[in-house]
Amino acid sequence: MLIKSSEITSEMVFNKRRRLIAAGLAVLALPAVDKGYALLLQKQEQAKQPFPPLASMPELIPEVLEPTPLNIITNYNNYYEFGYGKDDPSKATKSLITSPWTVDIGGVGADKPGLYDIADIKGEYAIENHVYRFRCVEAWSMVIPWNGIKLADIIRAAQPNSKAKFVRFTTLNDAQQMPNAGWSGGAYVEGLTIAEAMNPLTLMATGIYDKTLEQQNGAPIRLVVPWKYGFKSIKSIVKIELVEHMPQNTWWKQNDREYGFYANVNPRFDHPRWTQATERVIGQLGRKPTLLFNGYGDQVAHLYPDPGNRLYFY
Ligand SMILES: Nc1nc2c(c(=O)[nH]1)N[C@H]1C(S)=C(S)[C@@H](COP(=O)(O)O)O[C@H]1N2
Ligand SMILES: [Mo]
Repeated sequence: MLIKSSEITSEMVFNKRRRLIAAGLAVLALPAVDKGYALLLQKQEQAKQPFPPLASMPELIPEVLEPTPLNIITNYNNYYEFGYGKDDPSKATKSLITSPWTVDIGGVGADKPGLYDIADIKGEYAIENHVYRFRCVEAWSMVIPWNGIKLADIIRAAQPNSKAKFVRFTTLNDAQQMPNAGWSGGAYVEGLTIAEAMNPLTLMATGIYDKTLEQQNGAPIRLVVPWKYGFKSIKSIVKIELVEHMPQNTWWKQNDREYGFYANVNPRFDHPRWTQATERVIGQLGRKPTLLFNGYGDQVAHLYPDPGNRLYFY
């Protein structure tokens, strides 16, 4: 490790032994492509236990969201390809060239794949404004006024067929431009179910506060899934694939005991090493209660018919 242990953020601490045992015992006999999926199904069975009872759940009061100041949004970041410190990305990302930039949209589930220039993507679709809560799995939060395109619009243009069950996203992986490229053993990868991807809350962000996205926030285009922990919101995307099988995302691959595929925000399901019941609001004093689905349950709870299943919440 090149970094001091005091500098390693919590998501960086792995439980390797547990991972090796699980991977070794359970799925040796399975073909490589389906390994992750089989592991997940196995865990799904293990996960079907009720949540511990809570004395009281925080009440959902209609809340006027107060956006976090831009200088905080652009200076407190997680973008490990540029270093593990919260202030590394704002210092290091200017080496990332974001124009020209192409996004490769394809996969077995796309009848109309294509290589698209970012300028054409931005010109083709309506840019919408959405002020969303943003909740990192490390239990801090912000409120971010995004500008972006509905992912659903981009997917529809690729003409999804019956094989499009999941969407797999990949970040640029370029050692020339990213000082810590490949930190996870390859490119950063994320995934959604096709229903999650088509939900109108799911954005491909191109700006914040009506300004072009800065590199540290994932320029020129990044995913935003506001009801899930922040690691799902993958930055600087170069590839979008419509696929048949559940893709294994980077944090699930890093540490499957602590991070999985769904990663929906749930204050009643703690991280193995800290509580998820409250969050530290960056730029403010104190903590506030964390909301189920980060406050977006009305729009997304129907996607998860078995709300007692822990599988959905890490
Ligand atoms: N490619 C890539 N995307 C990433 C990350 C990363 O390290 N690399 N970090 C994730 C995590 S853990 C969080 S909390 C958010 C942070 O987004 P922000 O820095 O714009 O607030 O980006 C996510 N997307
Ligand atoms: Mo995060």
